[in-house]
Amino acid sequence: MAQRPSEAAPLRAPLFCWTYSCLLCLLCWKPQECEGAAGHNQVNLLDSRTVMGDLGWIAYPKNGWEEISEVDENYTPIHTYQVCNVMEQNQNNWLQTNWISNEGARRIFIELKFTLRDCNSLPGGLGTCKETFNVYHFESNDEDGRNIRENQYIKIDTIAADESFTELDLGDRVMKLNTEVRDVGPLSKKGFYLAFQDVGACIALVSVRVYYKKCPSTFHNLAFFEDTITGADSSSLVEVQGTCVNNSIKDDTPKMYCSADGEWLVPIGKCMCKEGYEEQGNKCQVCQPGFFKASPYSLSCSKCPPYSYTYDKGSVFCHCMENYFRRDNDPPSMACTRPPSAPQNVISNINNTSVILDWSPPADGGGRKDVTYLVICKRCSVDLIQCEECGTGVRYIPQEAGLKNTTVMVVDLLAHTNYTFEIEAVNGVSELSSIPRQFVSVNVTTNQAAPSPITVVKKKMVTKNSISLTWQKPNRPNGIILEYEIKYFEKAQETSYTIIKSKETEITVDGLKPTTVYIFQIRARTAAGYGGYSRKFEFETSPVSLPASAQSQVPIIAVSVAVGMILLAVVSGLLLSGRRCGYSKAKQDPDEDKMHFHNGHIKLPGIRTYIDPHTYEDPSQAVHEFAKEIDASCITIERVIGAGEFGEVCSGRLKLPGKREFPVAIKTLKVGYTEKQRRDFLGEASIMGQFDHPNIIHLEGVVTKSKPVMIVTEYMENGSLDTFLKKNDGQFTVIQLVGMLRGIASGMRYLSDMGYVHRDLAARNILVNSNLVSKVSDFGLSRVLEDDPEAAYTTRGGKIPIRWTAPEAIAYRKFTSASDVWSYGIVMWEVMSYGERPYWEMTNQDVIKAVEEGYRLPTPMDCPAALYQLMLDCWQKDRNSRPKFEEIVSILDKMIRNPCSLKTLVNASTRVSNLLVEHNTGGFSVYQSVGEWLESLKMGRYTENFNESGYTSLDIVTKLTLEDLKRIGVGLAGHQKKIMNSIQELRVQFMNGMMSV
Ligand code: ACK
Repeated sequence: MAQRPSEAAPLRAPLFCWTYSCLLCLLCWKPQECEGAAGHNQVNLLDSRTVMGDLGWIAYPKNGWEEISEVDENYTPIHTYQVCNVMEQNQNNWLQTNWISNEGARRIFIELKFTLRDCNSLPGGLGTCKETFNVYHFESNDEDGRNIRENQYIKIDTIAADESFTELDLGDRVMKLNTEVRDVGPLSKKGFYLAFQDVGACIALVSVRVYYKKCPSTFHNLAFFEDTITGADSSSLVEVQGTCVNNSIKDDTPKMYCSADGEWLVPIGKCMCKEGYEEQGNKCQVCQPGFFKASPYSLSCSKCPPYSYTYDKGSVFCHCMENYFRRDNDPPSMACTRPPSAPQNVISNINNTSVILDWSPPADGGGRKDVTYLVICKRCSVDLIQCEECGTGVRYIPQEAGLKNTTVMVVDLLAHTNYTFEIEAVNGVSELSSIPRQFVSVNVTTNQAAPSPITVVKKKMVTKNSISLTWQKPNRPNGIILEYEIKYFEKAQETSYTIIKSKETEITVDGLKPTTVYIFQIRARTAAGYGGYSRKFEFETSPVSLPASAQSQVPIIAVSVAVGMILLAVVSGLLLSGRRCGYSKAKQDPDEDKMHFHNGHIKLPGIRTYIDPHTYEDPSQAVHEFAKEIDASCITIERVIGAGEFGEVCSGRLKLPGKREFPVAIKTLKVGYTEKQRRDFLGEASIMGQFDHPNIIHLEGVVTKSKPVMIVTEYMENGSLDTFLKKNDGQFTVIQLVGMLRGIASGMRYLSDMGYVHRDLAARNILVNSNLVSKVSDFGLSRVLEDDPEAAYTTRGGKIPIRWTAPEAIAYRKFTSASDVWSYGIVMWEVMSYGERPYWEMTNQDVIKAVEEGYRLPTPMDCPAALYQLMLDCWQKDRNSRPKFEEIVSILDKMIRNPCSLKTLVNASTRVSNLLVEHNTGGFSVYQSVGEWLESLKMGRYTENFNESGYTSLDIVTKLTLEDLKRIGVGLAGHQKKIMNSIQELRVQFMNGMMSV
């Protein structure tokens, strides 16, 4: 080591002096206030300013570093080492610290605060004066390093001053304190020594602070990260996994990286408060009663959803209240729900052996959207007391259970059988509830259904003139087969065919040509009428030279031919005499009938027809033929519900022996009636008693043997349709309205098939039961409609409900099923407008005139276009162009099956409120040109004639006369008539200002 220079003494005083003076100034460096104190991410291993006693560092040689200890005003020691042997050569003064534990840190920082004298400011000795000193370290695991050799030290750096000072500075008392920081790493042992080597500078080492850096403990995303010592390198990152706080769980492992600077970087992953706890600050707090948290992923506790509760803290879900449920897959945040109430307003529409059921959704869906429907079919005894499940024979379209729509078609029912259908609404929690299921039921009686087609026909024997056939009964006879009809014709000669009948399932057809192919089709007949024909079966007769085996058949053929001819004669006789083929009255005698047809059709027996009670000489005979006599004691009258023409209408109950009591309507004949009144009164029962259809009011019987005379019918809870609709204005879905209309059309189809013309079809004469089934009623005998307040006397004397009646019936009393179709169109209009009065307050005379002139009722509000078109079709002037009830039923069925077809409403712009619209077969358009008008008459060929003659607009056309027409080239009388008629209509429209011409 270098020796202290001998001239040091004269320097000492001034040196000491500045040092001392400087130390006075350094008093401000109080550890707690001064810069350089440990930051939040620094951990001091040594701070010379905080050591209370002696530092105990070793300085050698003796005249080198010298410790000067002072105290500040707080008596805190200030340890300063100084050396200033600038005048002496070869200085090598060492100052060694105590052993410093690195406390696990692998990189440490050394902060030195010192002052250094500027060599230039020193008098003389410039040659030896230095302005730097060196810092070393030596690693060891313990304090055994007191005898470390100089060369064992590893140099950290040579430290130069940023700021050195001069005597002038001293004079100004301006201190130039330097701070230098060096870092060392990676360290591999438990501790180290530091050493400061002076080689001839004038230095005062004012403080030495040794520290390492850490990332201080912290919370992030509900994870706790401990204090972490930074890495060994200045660029290394230390990966640290966090620990989830109490009541939390990790989602992705929470991690952060501790940087060399002691900063937390790149947080990844997180913890979440577990179920029943929510995050508050860096903690997970328990959910309070009435609140729940079902998933760690939910952020906070939520209030219990409707119809649920919890009284506990930390709830994961809320319990459902009584009679409320939650399905397994219902989220806990969803309200508890319950099974739906029963469906409502079920309507049944029967079509032979199928029934379409239609209903409205339940009033209460139980709070769920997954409501579906289940249909249970039960076959019942006549009195509906005993019912059993229908079993597998019945088919449901689209299906029996899980129905999403409020309609189902049930097919393959037995004909003429009572059924009860129970419709239950089911939702996702129905199976969890022990509450008895709620359903709506409807009773229906299927109609007579025609038998299904025959599928198997076989040839038994063939000769040159005959073919013997045998066949199998239809799969679904739907009743007792009365006979089979065999239609045959020569192949490719279909228009000329022959029909034979047989009661057996075999027949020999004779009189055929040899070597000729014949086509056969067979169908069966029951009381319900004919079934469909089988497919076509082809068989060929033998050639003229007969095989021996066929010869034996000759006598049979001869007999058959003879029988056939006799039959032909009998049938022809029947047809000529005009005898009606009634179901119960007229019956063909022979077992086999044979009728020939050519390009035509003859109505064959099989359909029951209505018998006019007038044809009975004694009307009471008719009534007893068609109506059951009821003993008055079986009837309990409860209250008067209305007034009929012949007396009061009451509701009451009927209890027939051995049967269940049920509600009935009772029409009474007032006292003091005349014989004619009695006859007319009971006439209705004679008519009603002949009908058996679910859409025709059902007659229970009559009381004629005691007084008052009564007619007892089924009770219709909702009364007459017009009043019912007015009361429930706007309450039904279109499908429900169409369902009612379908029922009425079905009843009317039955009546027209029976040959009965109603003449007073109107909403007021339709009754509605609790299931919204509508039934045709009011079958007055005289049909002069005495009892209808709407009926008015026409010029011809008859009393007619003008607004409902077809023009030909008003004009010349041509009442037919086609005029009933007209009335049906008006009923459609009444239904779709919820009981609005047809033609409002127009007088009957104006109605007759307007209808005659071609105007028709406008579409009711919100009426589907398809329904209005059907109304217009019913109001065709030409009665043959109106649809038949059969067609109406099938059109309505299609609408019910395809409710989308009802979505298009009549365009608001074409809906003429409170005005009647002009009607033609193509709809109710307004003609834009003469050409368009002529096209609508199918007279488009004359467009040029009109234009060339100057008739270029419709207003000019209205002035055209017959002579003009002939002149412009319309020669044919039929065409002239058609055009002139239409011109007449145009004039009326024009005058009414309803056409834009
Ligand atoms: O509209 P409403 O209530 O239904 O008033 C009339 C009244 O009697 C006079 O005809 C009612 N009515 C007639 N027949 C029946 C029936 N079978 N069931 C229930 N009400 C009926 C009709």
